[in-house]
Amino acid sequence: MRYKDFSALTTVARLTGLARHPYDLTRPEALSPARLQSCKSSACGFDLLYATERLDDEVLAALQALADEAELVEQFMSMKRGAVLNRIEGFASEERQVLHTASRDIFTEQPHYPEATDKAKKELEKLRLFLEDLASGTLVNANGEPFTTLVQVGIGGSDLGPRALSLALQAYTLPGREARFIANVDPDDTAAILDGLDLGRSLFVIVSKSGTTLETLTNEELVRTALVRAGLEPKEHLLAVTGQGSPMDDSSRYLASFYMYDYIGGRYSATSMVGALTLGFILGYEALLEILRGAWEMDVVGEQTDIRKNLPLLMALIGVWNRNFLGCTTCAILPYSQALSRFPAHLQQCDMESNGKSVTRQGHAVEWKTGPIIWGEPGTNGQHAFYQLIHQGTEIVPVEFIGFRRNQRGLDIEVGQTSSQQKLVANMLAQSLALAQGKEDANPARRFPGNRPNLVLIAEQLTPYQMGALLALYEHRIAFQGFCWNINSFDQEGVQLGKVLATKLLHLLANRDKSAPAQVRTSTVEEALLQEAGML
Ligand code: G6Q
Repeated sequence: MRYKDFSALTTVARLTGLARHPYDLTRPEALSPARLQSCKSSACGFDLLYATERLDDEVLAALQALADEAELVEQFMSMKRGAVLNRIEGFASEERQVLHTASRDIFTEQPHYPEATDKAKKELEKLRLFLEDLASGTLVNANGEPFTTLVQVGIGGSDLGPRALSLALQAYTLPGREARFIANVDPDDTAAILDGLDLGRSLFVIVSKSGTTLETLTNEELVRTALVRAGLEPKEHLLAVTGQGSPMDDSSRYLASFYMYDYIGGRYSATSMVGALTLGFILGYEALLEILRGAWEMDVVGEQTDIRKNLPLLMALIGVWNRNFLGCTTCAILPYSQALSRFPAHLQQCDMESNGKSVTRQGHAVEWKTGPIIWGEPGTNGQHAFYQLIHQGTEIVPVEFIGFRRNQRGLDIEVGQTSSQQKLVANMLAQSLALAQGKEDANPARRFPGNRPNLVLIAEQLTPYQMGALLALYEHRIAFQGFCWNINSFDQEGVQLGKVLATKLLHLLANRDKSAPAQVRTSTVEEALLQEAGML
């Protein structure tokens, strides 16, 4: 397949023309029942309502043509079939397959890349037996007590997805189980998480694909020290998830070890062992399978060529419309579900690390905009905080609302004849309307300009299945956009320089000669910076 530059796609010129007069959402018929109905797509329990986006049938047809011309679905299929997509032609790069979908392609007789799916199944079976041993009391601590807490130690992709999902599904936690997370190398954070923890009844899973990440290895040592101080044998409490052959691939140091594979990128690893161990521990194996099933069903939806049927592709193209044609620099993801409080943070990494790129897959500078700035917080809290700028600021912020018709836990209350859940969803829909339609007012400070693009993603309830589907929906939205922009969404070269410089600074700190005169100590930029920061 020959990748085409975004600017070379003939449909781009057509869309540029259409963007001169984008659909006016303040028109009275913009949100008519007919338009609301026609601007709706559904899959895997989600309804996507996008009548509040600045597009009409002509734009949708052009976006379909864009998807066809750039062969977005073909690229997605080749990803699933194991093509080496993580590469920059002619330059040193990771040269890897991109096979996170293989970790959930377990519900079919004909997986797209059987070798990777077989390995995923093997790890899942190992996990199933491990969880069974914990549940049956075969695997207990030195005092014969069951383990109650699993602390995941990892950072970036080895933290954000699993953390977001664990929080999202806390309502389904098995009795007597909890998960905690240590990511930052900030010693106060680790201390706070260990505080009050019954170490004797805790397991710690050290998660690092490379097995070399400074923060994670430092925190592993901190945990080992805490266990020794408590008179416990670290090996009886430590688990590992790492890449085959990594420095952490040493079963003699861990109670149990699980593998993740180099063809699953960190930020796409939540459905591999990176997330599965912790999710399986708190939710049980069956609920874990439900997450995988939701993700898998969305993976199948991603194969549709009709953009109205392919939710991730449609969302990707709406994002491209807002970014490249309407000139929006950012995108807010606002879940009306407290359980999803860390999901925007996960998407922030997944999207910005994937699509925050400025060279093409051929190593040329891009001449078009790539990934927007992604951020978000749960509503309604955000309404009392930053929504002012979204409604009336000078920056247009496309919004993606996520909500659920039913809450997760039984507890709700009716006040003024409506339940809290109804209030939550009503607020979300009200925001969507207000942003789209705006409001005229003689008082300029009270005028709402409207025409602020947004969409609503709504499902019945945030269950393990729905969470898996939501995760995969966004993973594929991101990949489709990267394909469209002809960038490599699967490397992260931009995080390297800071790591190298931090290592240099730490080397200087470790070897500092306090007795040397100041001018001798400040011969390099790094030394001078440390000195000015009062660290040397
Ligand atoms: C994600 C990135 C990055 C990675 C972390 C942790 O896609 O590659 O966030 O997940 O740096 O890396 P390790 O798992 O190797 O410790």
